[in-house]
Amino acid sequence: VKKVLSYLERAKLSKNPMGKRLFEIMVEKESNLCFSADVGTAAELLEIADKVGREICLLKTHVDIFPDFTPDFGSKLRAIAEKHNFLIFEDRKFADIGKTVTMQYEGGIFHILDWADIVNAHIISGPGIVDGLKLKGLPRGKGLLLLAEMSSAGNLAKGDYTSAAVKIAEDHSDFVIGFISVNPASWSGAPINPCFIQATPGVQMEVGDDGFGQQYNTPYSVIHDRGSDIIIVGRGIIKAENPAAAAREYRLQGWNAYLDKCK
Ligand code: BMP
Repeated sequence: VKKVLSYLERAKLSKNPMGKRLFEIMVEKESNLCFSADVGTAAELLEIADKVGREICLLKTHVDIFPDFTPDFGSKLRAIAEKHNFLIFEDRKFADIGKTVTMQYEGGIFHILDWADIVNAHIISGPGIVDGLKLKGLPRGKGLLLLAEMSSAGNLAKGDYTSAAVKIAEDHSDFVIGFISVNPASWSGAPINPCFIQATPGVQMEVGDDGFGQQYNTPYSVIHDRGSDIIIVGRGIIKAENPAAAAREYRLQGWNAYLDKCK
């Protein structure tokens, strides 16, 4: 039987300070829950972040959905993240050539580099995208997740594409902290280096879909059966009557699935 390394053991293997920090926060807070804060306004995001903050290791944003974005958004969210000890992940899904993403990461209206601890990227454009993001992110102590799989029906990130993401991550393990994935336990080839963290969207308490191609699995199946480390939950928390209570329940289910796996 293959031994499952604990998050703490894996923190020591991480070659990137942000990846190491994420594993450590997970242990400190007994949380492998990432909250996907896809609410309608920046004001609502800051409010709900403070409510669920104690339950989460990571908060995921889509900053480009907010009609009320202002330049102080980043510092306000950072203050809440420090209060509750969670990291901030902007789900920007960079996809362009290396040179272009350096500008998109740092510039524009959002200045993502100034406030996001972690960003993610598709590998459709090849490894140059990682070189570009790393140029800006590494000196600032940031980390990158690569999209190795997606949760939506009919997506094309599978097989050789997923293997290519793993190869690129291995070649850049000083900056790449892990993957967005759905079922890393099913990946073929050599075992994935345990320094990489697996984060999985498409999680709700019941298996199902959202009518737009999103496919949901339960916290237990994602962590215990599919070999992931972090559950990413959006509407399962946002649409709940009491988001803080729902976040707590997701945290407990995710954490118990992890403890079960380590037995
Ligand atoms: P929800 O739990 O409400 O379905 O939200 C899922 C979140 O994860 C969304 O913010 C979506 O953009 C993101 N996501 C996803 O659903 N599937 C992927 O493959 C990658 C994602 O980033």
